[in-house]
Amino acid sequence: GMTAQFDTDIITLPRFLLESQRTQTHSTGEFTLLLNSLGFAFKFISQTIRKAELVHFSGLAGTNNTTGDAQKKLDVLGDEIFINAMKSSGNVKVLVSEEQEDLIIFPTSQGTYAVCCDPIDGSSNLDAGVSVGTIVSIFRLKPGSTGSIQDVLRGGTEMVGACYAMYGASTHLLLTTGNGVDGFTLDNNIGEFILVYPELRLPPHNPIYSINEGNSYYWKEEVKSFIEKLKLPQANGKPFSARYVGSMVADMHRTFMYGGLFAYPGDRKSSSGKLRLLYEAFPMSFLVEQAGGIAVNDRGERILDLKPEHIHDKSSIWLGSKEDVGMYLQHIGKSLKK
Ligand code: P6P
Repeated sequence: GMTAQFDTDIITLPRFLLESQRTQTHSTGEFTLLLNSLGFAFKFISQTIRKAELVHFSGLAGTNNTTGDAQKKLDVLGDEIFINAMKSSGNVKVLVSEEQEDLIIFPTSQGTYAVCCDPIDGSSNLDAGVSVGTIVSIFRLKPGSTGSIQDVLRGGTEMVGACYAMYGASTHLLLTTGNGVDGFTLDNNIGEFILVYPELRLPPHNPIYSINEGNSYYWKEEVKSFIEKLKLPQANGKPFSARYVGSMVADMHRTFMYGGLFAYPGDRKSSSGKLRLLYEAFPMSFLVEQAGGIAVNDRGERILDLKPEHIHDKSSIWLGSKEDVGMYLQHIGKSLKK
């Protein structure tokens, strides 16, 4: 078999981005600079999280964010790191963060991009040592825009890029700019993300479902009956397996690696569920579709066809392997209209 070879020609994120840029005839290089700034932000947040326990930065900040979530010290730190990285990049004009009630517009920036992010998604798990992550969606400013809320209240199909970093045993980065998904792993010694999963594709099926069953009392009937159906022996004689971390980036990274389906449906407590459209559902759905999967809401509508009215709007979501999310669509009598 293959002997473990020492790779003397590794592809770092900067090299990958420059090689991608060269394939774009009219590129100004701005997008490349923005993506490199994102890579820096992820490296900085990664190091900060790993040090946090040692410098007593775990635990609560004693403040609440806009939606009332008790902020962890790292939520605040991660948000400041991210905002500073986007401001100093010079390529970002408009920024939406889960931790900021209002839109941020960088007054002196000549940037032509709008970025929406959840700086530390899953932070309620931080003190338990569970993997958390940063999720990002990228829009180009509308033609002629000098930066306004209209640059981010857009349809999901207007995204020009999406990525997440997961701070787990290793730090992983999955990125799409509309031509497939590429996965990188941070080499802490070099301080670079290294291309490890080029042209990553979601397995079309894996009998894994990922949902918080603690909400099942509040689910609609069709959600309850669908999840019960997955617990019965399938064609291969075995039921689906349940896997739920409670940190979207961790649950979605497993889905990209192994396949299966993740869902956060609406319920009687919140008809649009819990996950935010601009910086959780949109970027994860763009990545899933680019990897050959499906991303829809409870009604079977394509997530990327939705459009937020407010920057913190939520959406119910079912996403992952084509066949498995396809089973949900079949269950509710829908077929995915591409
Ligand atoms: P629940 C984390 O707080 C988060 O925003 C996502 O990362 C995660 O998928 C979801 O909420 C978990 O929510 O209600 O299952 O604890």
